[in-house]
Amino acid sequence: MSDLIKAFRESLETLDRVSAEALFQQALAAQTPIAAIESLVVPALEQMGQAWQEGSVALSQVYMSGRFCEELVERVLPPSDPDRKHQPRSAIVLLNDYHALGKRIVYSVMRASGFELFDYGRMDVEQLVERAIADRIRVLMISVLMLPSALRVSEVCARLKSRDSGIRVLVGGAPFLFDEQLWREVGADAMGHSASEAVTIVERWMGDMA
Ligand code: B12
Repeated sequence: MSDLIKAFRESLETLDRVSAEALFQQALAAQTPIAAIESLVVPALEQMGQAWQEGSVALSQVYMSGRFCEELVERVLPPSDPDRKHQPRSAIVLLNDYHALGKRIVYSVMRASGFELFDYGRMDVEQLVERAIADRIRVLMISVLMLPSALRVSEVCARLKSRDSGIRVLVGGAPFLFDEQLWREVGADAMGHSASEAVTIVERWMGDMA
């Protein structure tokens, strides 16, 4: 798989869409769409982010790769599962950030696993708290990729608690991957490393929320 990731990353860096598409198809032939995304697309983009930090790739390359991967992912993720689950009432949001890909993947994986959930798109703290309470949400999933956005999750949690909402908050995204204690510090109820972990955690919560 590491050879495939390397080749995929090279085709993204050189904006060779044909080759990137072919390599993605190769990964899809061997595994489910979700597994292909998490084992090929996610690590390739992470490596490019690292390379950008070290100065060996340009932000434009990272941006074009992100956009192209979004298209690839959009095409293969199933929109829904016929055996849809209805509990608990859930929503997913991108807080303040513009890094939409992680949220998009988590949303699709949740739906593909049978969950119905609101997609709030991108919101700020105030909008999010009001909307979640108005919608009587039980599980709120927050995706962020920037540290300042992650720190604002603490405002969301504090406001939800002060309104006695009983909403459980599940967070994910790069800052929580970099610092394993951050989710506790911002007052979230859990953190997921991947889209598939989101499903496992919500399923676990379903037992005690029924
Ligand atoms: C691609 C990318 C971009 C693209 C975004 C394209 C898009 N449409 O999303 C572009 C080029 C636009 C971009 C812009 C910027 N970026 Co950027 N970007 C990245 C990069 C390389 C990859 C992100 C990505 O899409 N990964 C693939 C997705 C699928 O992975 P993911 O989001 O982590 O999601 C997975 C898990 O985290 C989890 N997950 C995600 N959300 C949730 C939610 C829940 C509830 C759960 C359970 C799980 C979960 O499941 C997902 C699937 O497995 C990261 C590097 C990195 N290490 O993450 C930097 C990174 C996030 N960017 C960074 C920065 C600084 C920026 C800019 C400020 C750069 C600039 N100077 O302009 C801007 C800011 C944009 C903004 N205001 O939001 C920094 C943030 C650093 C920090 N500490 O805050 C990073 C970490 C790079 C770095 N190492 O410095 N970026």
